[in-house]
Amino acid sequence: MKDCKQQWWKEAKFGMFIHWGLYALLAGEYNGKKTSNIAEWIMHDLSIPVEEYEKLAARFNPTAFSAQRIVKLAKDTGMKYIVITSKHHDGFAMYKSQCSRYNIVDATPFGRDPIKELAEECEKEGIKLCFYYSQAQDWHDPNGFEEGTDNEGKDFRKYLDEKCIPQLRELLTQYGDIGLIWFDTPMGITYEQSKELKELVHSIQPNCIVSGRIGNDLGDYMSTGDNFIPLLPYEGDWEVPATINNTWGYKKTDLRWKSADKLLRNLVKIVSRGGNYLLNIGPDGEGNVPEESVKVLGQIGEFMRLNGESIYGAHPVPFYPYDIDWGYFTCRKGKIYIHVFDDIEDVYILNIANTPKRAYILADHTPLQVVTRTTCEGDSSWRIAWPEKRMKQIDTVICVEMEEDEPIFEPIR
Ligand code: H79
Repeated sequence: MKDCKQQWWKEAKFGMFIHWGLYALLAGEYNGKKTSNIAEWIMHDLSIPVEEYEKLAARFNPTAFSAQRIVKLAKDTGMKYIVITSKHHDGFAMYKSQCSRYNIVDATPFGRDPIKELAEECEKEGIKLCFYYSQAQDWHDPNGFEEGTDNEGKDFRKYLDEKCIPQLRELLTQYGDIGLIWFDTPMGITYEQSKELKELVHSIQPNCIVSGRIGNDLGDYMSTGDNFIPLLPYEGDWEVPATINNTWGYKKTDLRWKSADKLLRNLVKIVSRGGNYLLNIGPDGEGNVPEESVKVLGQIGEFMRLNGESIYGAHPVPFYPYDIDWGYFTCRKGKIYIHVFDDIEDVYILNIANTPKRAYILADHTPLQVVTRTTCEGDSSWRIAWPEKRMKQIDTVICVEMEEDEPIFEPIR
């Protein structure tokens, strides 16, 4: 499918998820009690009553928030789209909503609309702005669903008509072109309701795509489970939503930060299997992005600046090379990119039958020799030796330009 509306998304490969809401103020702790789960679930997990949780709004004044800094961070990391929580399960709108005063402009001393600020900045910087919207769960609205509770007797239709649909309309009319709506946890939403939401989105912005979690298999692409990377390439379009530590919303005690090495492996692994990587940051209650996130994203950005060609618009190779454990492959017409993560002596690939024209290290264009040979067992092979001096990189990408359009892997005999 070449010309479809999500071509930009297929080529983008890498996006920034932002989980930000009132829960950031609590940072995983309420009245001396710590949540052991993901921070944005604290209202549910610690059973904070609606009237208590609501009071957080009066204290929410994240003056350190800077759309400019966040968009720059995404851009410098090589991310092409941003998905921000416009309303998470707690029901609080992080933008100026006319249909519920429970929103950041009307209910907080902050009084600014961060979504508007982001929209302006994204437009300026060429980043696609997208919205997360919790369509089924809303723990603030008496008729919204809540996981793990008895939702019997709720008038979900009323919630859809009075909050969900009007808010989606606002989001799709107040902030310019929106790349996609990231729906989540469909729960008991019916096929007709999912379809209705999808049609609503497309009726206002025909080019806006909807995530797999709209429910009932109606997404324009598939979202994998949180942090789940499929072992093999999947057919069709898919995306892995992922955390840098182990929470989405800001949590003071979660210090289990993944390394740049790990995150980059995940990105390359995902792209080598045909997916997108949507990597999350959770700004704190003042609007600051945790230092540790900024640091690892900076390292990924360095890689992307020199090696972006091997990621954006790149495809999996037609035959998934199961036997290679030191790295991954991506490709595009006439080029194969060999991503070498481990410290191996030289690069040896069996059962590859292409005719190399030239090869080089993508980051600095150091030329490399590819020795093609038929082994004594009769298999085709490539051997590429490293140059004497080599730039230190987490992932050294070798680009091999070939006679053929696609890499040809011969079946193992
Ligand atoms: O927005 C992020 C999460 O808040 C949301 N999806 C990502 C993108 C999400 N919703 N649900 N889940 C993730 C998984 C839910 C797990 C649960 Fe639980 C198990 C809900 C109740 C039991 C984890 C543990 C949350 C509360 C306790």
